[in-house]
Amino acid sequence: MSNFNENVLYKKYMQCKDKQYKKNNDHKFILFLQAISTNIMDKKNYQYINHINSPIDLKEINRNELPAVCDELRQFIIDEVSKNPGHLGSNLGVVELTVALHYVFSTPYDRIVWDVGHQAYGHKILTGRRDRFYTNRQFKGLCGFPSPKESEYDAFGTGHSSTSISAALGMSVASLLKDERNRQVVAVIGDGAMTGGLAFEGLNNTSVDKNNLLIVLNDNQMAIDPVQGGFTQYLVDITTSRTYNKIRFNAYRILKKLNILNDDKKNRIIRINNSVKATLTRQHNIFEGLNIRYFGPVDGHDVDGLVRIMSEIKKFNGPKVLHVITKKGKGYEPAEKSATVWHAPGKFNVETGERKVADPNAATPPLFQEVFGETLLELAQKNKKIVAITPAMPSGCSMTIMQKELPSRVFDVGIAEGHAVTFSAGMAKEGLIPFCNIYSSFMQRAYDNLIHDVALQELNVVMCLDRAGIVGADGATHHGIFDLAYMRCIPHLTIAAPRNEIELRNLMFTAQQPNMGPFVIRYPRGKGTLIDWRHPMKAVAIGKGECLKPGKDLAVLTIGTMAVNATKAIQKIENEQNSSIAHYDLRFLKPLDEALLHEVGKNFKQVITIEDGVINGGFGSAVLEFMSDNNYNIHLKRLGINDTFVEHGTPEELYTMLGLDADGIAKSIAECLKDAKSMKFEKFNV
Ligand SMILES: Cc1ncc(C[n+]2csc(CCOP(=O)(O)OP(=O)(O)O)c2C)c(N)n1
Repeated sequence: MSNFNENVLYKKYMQCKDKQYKKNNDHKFILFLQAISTNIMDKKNYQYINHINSPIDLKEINRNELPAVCDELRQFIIDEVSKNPGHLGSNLGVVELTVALHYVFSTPYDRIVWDVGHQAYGHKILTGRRDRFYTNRQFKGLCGFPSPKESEYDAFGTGHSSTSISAALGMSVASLLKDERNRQVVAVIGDGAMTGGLAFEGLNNTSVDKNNLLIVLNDNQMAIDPVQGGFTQYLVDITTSRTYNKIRFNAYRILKKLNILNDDKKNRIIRINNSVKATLTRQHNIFEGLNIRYFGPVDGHDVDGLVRIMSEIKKFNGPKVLHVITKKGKGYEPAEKSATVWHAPGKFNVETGERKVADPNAATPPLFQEVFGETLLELAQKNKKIVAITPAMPSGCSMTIMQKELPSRVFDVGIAEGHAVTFSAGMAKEGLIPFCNIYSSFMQRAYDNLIHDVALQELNVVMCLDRAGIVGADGATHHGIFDLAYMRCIPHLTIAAPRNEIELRNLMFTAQQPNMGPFVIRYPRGKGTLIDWRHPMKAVAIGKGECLKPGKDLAVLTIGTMAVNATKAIQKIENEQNSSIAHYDLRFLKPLDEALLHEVGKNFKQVITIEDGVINGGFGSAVLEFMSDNNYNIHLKRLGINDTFVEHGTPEELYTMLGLDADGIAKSIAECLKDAKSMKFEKFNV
């Protein structure tokens, strides 16, 4: 493709993106142009993967050529992710595993359940989505995680960690019940995801119910940050115990040669075999202790070896674990060297390994997570009672800032949100002040822990919910849009949402004061709005909102950072038409600022509430209930997310789609003002 054409197409793409196609929502066309303009259609001459349109094509390739297929698949992933950002390290680490699984098993009849699913790019590329892969994680494009709606090869939808064993076990048990005995079900789970309690619950159940499950344990000693906890060390121990593994392999081979490892005798023999091995080596294998046959550890980058062992073990009935050792970022040096950074590196130059990051010296507002991280350290340095807890996201939430300075007071508990909350509750019971930081959508995992272990006991745990609201390209599994609705009904909670960085600091300062009880602070992903934000902190009055702007014709009520778009929308409307609009920031969802709401109820017929969460049961519902309970007869429009899951895209695209960008809000305000002119409202105040 000539440069001239590229330039023309790129210009056209930019025009379309900005103007009419954005309005028409013709995103497929936009994505097509984008593909051309970024040179993606100028395909590399891949000898193998350009011809693999389904796993059937893969199976036709000679086994000795599989390493070449892996090389191409790896290169394809690197090229694509360098231009269109996504997860890199985890995908490079499972290239051989992915090829081997699709070579040995007959998908989609056989099921592969990818835990978390951030490592399923190779799987997507081999299962008919190669030509669309340039749309990965983009609005209307492929989902960055397995999605059964997208492909029958995506056996189960994932995004949150540690579900694969339970889901795959359910499928395996269902297959036996339905008499589909030849169906193989495979759960692929990382050592990070194995730290989640749900994975252990699944294992426990796997050991008793009749099933044919294969669990592939992808052990790379990393989550996003290094994996924490005893289980990792345990995996190192069973991996490195040569005597143990030698005895186990030999015993397995002999039993198989003698043909006495049949189904009837298998369990008994395996148990005796396990006890002998354990006694001889003083090394116990947790899987075998649970009566789950253990194979490995094997080299996860030896595709031929993987094909060989998987072909063997798929003949065995009953549950089994295949332990594979892989390297996160395998095959791309920068990613191998620095796994945390290259988990999801953003755009980068493939040749130089240089990441395209914003200039750190530029005067731009900070990320909310950085404000959290720096403020936490500042508070902890003054208040010795403060401790910090994260379920495996120290870098993601910037708790690493405190970890560096005060390591003994920071606890990374593994991918274990429920445990993180109850562990925090235990610390609070002993008089400490835990700041437990969990991404809003992952907090869903810890709902009962919050109710039963924190709220009911009125413990002073500060729950900081990062990534609240729309998160962007990670999509439906990751948007933090339910928290306001699901927390509002819990007694004893204080629930707050800062509208900017200074407020986040002030709320954190307030929450660590004595006897505050359970305190939730939710804030969004990405940058704030203030360059000058390191102001001295001051306490915020609990349950107090603020009038940001007076007005007469209509009141806009916001919570959190939705105030920013609302402010722009109000300015736009007031510039365009002769109207006067009031803006209130409630700041607290609980307790509500009743005085402020009475003022609104008494003075306005038209009210709009705006939240970056689900409408059902959220902030707007709280205001509506208040107005109804207090007999205010007003017309109240709730803006937020309707009863639906929101797909992936940039936050800007998604806010536009949801009518929550400045233009969308302005449109709603204009409609309400128009309605007000044509309708009569009775107002009877109490
Ligand atoms: C419930 C939940 N908590 C946190 C996360 C964020 N997260 C995404 S990937 C990941 C690490 C997973 O580690 P591992 O399973 O070892 O896979 P690897 O990335 O090492 O391949 C984490 C913590 C998540 N997806 N789900």
